[in-house]
Amino acid sequence: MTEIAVMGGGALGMLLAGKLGAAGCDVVLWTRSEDQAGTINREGITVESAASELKHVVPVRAIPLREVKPGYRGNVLLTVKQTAVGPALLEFLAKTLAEDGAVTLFQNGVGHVEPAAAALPGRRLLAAVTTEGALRTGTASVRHTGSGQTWIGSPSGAAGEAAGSAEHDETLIQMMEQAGFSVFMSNNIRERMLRKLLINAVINPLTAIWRVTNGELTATSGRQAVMEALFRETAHILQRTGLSGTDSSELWNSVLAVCSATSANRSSMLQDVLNGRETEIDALNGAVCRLAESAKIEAPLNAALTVLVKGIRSPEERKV
Ligand code: KPL
Repeated sequence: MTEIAVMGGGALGMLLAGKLGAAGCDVVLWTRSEDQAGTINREGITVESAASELKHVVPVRAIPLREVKPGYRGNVLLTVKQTAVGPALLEFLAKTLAEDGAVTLFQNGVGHVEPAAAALPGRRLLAAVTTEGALRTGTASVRHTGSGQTWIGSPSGAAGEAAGSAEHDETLIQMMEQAGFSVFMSNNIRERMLRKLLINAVINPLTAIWRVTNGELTATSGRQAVMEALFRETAHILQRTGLSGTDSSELWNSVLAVCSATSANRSSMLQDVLNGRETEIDALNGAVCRLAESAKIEAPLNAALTVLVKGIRSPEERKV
């Protein structure tokens, strides 16, 4: 059985590793911090279920990144933030992944696939779009705040030219299904990524600035009006730069559906802001601005929100 390595000990990383481990899959978690790896090796990952308040402690093997050996032949599920997918991380993956290894990118936004493909020639490269809701509740604990769906596909559209592609793809899908995730293979993952970008570019910055849950965004007509204006601007830009869905009301309904399905969730950007962490604003609304520029379209709301979210200071700074 092919091993899976989840890289990134944040909410999504712990959710995937915990649930895959609970289902008996061969999974290892690669963490940036040695402390986190130590805690998980001693205590396992606690996966809390939002609905039933059940807690499941799962023994999971964790390895700090600096102890990961080169020549890895499994599938790496990369769950770190998009902002972390820079040259250093790609160099690490290039050194670590064997020629027949695979990597699946779980990042939000667009713009990270191309540098990853360039840095990892010959390896099976997949992109994943997920609507699973997860909240990190401690160093070794995560709450599954909402069950979603996950689409996985080759961003180049190629069925699988790299060594062992079909085996990697099938194993991943099987293991994720075994772990209870609802997962589908997509032959148009780029479209899925753009749709998710639209959802994130509307929900994330507004929830972060107003400090409200996803459901509270639609609770007042004032907020919903701002949300709708941001949606219109963003949908127009994405439709002009690759999103094939031209039915704007269907797209708007998909944004509303996510707000309602994840109504009690704090968006990942709100979680980042509340914890004083760097946000993904550049990978979301910043990316929308870059796409707009390439198509010579104005993006005033996306530009303003990018600046506003960047201006939010961490809780520590605010005390000064
Ligand atoms: O993906 C999300 C995020 O928070 O980043 C949504 C879909 C908005 C759910 O919270």
